[in-house]
Amino acid sequence: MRIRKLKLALVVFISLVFVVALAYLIGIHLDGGSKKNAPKVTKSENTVLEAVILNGDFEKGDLGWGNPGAIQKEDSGNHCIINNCSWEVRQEMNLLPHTTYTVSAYTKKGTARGPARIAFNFLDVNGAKLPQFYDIKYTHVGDSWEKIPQQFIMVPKNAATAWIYLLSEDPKGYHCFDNVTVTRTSEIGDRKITDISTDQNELMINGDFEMGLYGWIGMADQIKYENGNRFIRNGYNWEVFQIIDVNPGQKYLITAKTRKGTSSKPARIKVVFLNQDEKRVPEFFNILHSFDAAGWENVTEVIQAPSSVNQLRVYLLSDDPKRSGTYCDFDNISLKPVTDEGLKKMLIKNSELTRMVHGFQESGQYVVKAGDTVSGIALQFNIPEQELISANAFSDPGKLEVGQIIYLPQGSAQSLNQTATP
Ligand SMILES: [Ca+2]
Ligand SMILES: [Ca+2]
Repeated sequence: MRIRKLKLALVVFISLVFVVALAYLIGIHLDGGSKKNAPKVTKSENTVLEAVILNGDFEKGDLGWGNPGAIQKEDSGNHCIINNCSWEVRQEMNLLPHTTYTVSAYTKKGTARGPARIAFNFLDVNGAKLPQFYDIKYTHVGDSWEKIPQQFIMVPKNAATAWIYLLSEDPKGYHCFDNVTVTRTSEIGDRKITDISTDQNELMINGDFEMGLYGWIGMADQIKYENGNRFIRNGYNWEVFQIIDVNPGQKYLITAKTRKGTSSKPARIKVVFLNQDEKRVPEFFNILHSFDAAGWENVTEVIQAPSSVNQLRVYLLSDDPKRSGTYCDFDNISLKPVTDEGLKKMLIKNSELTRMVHGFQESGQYVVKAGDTVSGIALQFNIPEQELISANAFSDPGKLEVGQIIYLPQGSAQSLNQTATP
């Protein structure tokens, strides 16, 4: 009797499984027509610890994002979000200070020109914006959903809140976003997070680019991979840089490797300094390296932080403003504090410090005055507004600050002379 009941139960169970499987297959078959689904997020191996983004797939309306107008429903029934250059599509996240997070997202090319952007801003306990930020840019390959290569962000030590923004650079067009995830990282590539800081003196984070753009502001597709080595490739723009805390008056040794690319002009490592209010000071270093041959070549330079600064930015670029599209490569960037005795031992002469340049107005730059706007400056120098935005790493083009340096793209040098500082 008992056996018969068991047999019956088994038959019912198998039938149920069969029906469910059939329904599933039919479901897949019916779904085959709607090919514009954003791909499902797959939990990536052991790098994921905990998710912090709320409703990153937008299936729960504006929950977490507070921007109902931007939610779109595709023919397939999938929800995603679209945005132009507005900073309104954002979410406040609970991130731990001094902790690394993995960012991943899908994007689909919309009507906007330029790349899709995922930006991060951090605020301290008083709500003041911290200088550190991330601006992950991705240039679409085609017209369907594409996965932005996984990126890593490090939350600053004194960050109390963090915001994520999804946007494009174009005020007139939009790009689409879906399946945005931000998760705590335990490993970056082959490296455990705890293994990263081996040299206590090294201030540059991920100077060998083996962890992609981690620590850097730049474009995801500027990281190149060749014979097991990662490095960065850049042309003439101010998009690749790292922000580093420094001590006023301290000397630092910069070393780097650079390689001639398609540009006939030197490689350029530019160091600018910022004071406590995040304002640039007049002093900066322009390290130019002219290439001897086609292989990797060494750059060594000593810089000194002016008094009154506590932060510097290191920009990597090809010094060829006239020919856009040309590039050179950088790898193994290092920045360490040095003493005069240390320099003597290394046989690096102090005279190299004479490269320090004074004065705000370098060719191709403009200092923001009260009342200036991006479009106004674009008009004044006869530069397309989009080009001006692209040439500058604005954290928010809508908010210019007096004293802020604007980089003017090529062809605008003549008008500069008329606006020299008094
Ligand atoms: Ca979705
Ligand atoms: Ca490398």
